[in-house]
Amino acid sequence: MKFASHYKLDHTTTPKEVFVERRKFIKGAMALGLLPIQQVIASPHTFDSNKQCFDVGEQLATSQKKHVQSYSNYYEFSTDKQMVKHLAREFKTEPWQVRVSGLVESPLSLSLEDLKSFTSCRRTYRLRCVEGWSAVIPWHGFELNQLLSLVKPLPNARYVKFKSLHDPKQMINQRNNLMPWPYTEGLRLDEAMHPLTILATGMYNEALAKQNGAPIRLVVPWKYGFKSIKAITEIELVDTQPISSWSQSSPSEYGFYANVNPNVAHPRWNQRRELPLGAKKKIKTQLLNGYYEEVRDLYQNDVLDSLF
Ligand SMILES: Nc1nc2c(c(=O)[nH]1)N[C@H]1C(S)=C(S)[C@@H](COP(=O)(O)O)O[C@H]1N2
Ligand SMILES: [Mo]
Repeated sequence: MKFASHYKLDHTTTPKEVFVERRKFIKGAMALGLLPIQQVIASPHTFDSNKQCFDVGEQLATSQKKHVQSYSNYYEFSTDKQMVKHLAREFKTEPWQVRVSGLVESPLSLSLEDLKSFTSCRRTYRLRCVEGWSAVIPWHGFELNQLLSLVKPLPNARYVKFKSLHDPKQMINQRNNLMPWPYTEGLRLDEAMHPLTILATGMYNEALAKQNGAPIRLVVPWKYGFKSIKAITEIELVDTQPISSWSQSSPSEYGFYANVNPNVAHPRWNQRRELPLGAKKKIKTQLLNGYYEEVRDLYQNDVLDSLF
């Protein structure tokens, strides 16, 4: 079975084990709405959140860990999905700093230790790659809105821009001009504040594997997987729509919104179905990747019907 690929020359085969998809997502747990902006205080070390952080999606049958950890899109290391885990083996994830800056009242630089002070969540989410494969992954981490509330966005902040590490010494494929480095992504501020949007520090009850974006990566489950940027070092609040690496290198193929939509084809393939990692048969792709009820209100119809 061949997948379409972002990278036109890349063709790889899928693992063969059977995967069972049971759609048993408890909507009740998601009847949250936007959480109130909590009181913001100066130091993350004294961050004390009383808000509840729900475990969501546990009824979904998860993909096997071995599949999720051995089939990776991580172009900083390789366009060969099965090579990434080998090439990332020596990647240094400590020490690590995440800078949060731009249109905020209190810019911050957070260490991995600082990141532990946020209220943690477990979230089992579908991940749908724009290439036509998918997985169901049990993540843990924290809601991005906690971090954003802490730095206090200014009234003119409308978007959030994310950057991955730029280190061609370690990330050997950054020596190629395959796409603009560092890998850059963006969200509208309200998308970033949505309780489904998390920063993940682990999966399958373990720290994130390097190939999956250690030490910290974004997960936005209703958007195509390329929005869920790995190895984040910079988060910047801005007033104009950020240009992501993918839309810069291939503007006709990868939109800013990139909401999962089975009715909107990619220029080189349709998006109606997807092959879960490890499965033999494709399944139907769902509008907004199955998170329609939770996030539909974020969008006007024109945005919902387009990738851009
Ligand atoms: N920095 C960075 N983040 C990235 C990518 C990448 O190449 N570099 N690939 C994206 C794509 S295309 C997908 S589908 C997901 C895959 O996440 P996974 O390997 O953990 O399943 O990561 C996304 N995040
Ligand atoms: Mo992807």
